Amino acid sequence: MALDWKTLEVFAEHLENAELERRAITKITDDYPDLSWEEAYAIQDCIRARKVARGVRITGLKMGLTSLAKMRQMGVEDPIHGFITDYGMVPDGGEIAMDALIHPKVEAEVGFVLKRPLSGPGVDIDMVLAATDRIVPAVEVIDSRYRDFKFDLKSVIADNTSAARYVVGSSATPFAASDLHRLNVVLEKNGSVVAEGVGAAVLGHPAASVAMLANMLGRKGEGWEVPAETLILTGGITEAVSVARGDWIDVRYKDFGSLSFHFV
Ligand code: OOG
Ligand code: MG
Repeated sequence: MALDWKTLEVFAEHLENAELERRAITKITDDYPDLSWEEAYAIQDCIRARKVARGVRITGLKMGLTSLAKMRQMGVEDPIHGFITDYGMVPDGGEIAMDALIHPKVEAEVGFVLKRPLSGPGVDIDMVLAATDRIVPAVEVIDSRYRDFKFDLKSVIADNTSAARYVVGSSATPFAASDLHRLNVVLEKNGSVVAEGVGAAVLGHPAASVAMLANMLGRKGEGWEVPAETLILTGGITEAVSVARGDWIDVRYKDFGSLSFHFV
């Protein structure tokens, strides 16, 4: 890594302050075009360490840009991973304060909770399904800290993959995890359908996203794994939809459950 810890810390503080003060900033790669993948993840790790040091609990991990719809929407071509927090959790039926966010968008996802940890290399869909404790309907509220949601892959990795809030469905019907590629999802805003999708949009099968995460973390080094008993968001099935104060979001997962929340 060309950047020393102190410089990574400066970038991390800049990005985290943008989140905490809900201010849009310019991309990290505008200031530092030579940013490497390793440095981008190191900035994200540094943001995570800053939060943990303040008493924030890390509640899970997320994959991003795992669907073609999302890759096309953002103009990038590789999945990325980040982390989610206790203060990001919003109950099903709950409200999200617009004041705390910059320009949020919502996307329908599927969440996994494992019963035993997984770490690559060599993790595949079958290994994920065998290690799965449960799956849940989930919606992620992303909120890029970058102006107009414009970024490149390295900048969005440093920005913890735009992670902001998430909602987990409280009343899931049993649904076979192995069938998740057939899961149909409809996202409504104020009673109108604004996005639709099928589980296969996520790398062919949402479990493939968990496998990819385990393999990415395995490459990162010793001690990195997909933990058990934490929520893993597998990435948007639908493209992300912009929201405004007063909007109601309802997401229906066929034969699986639904969830709703609104912005105040
Ligand atoms: C990056 C985060 C993408 C997903 O589910 O694809 C993501 C972004 O689009 O801002 O969370
Ligand atoms: Mg997402």
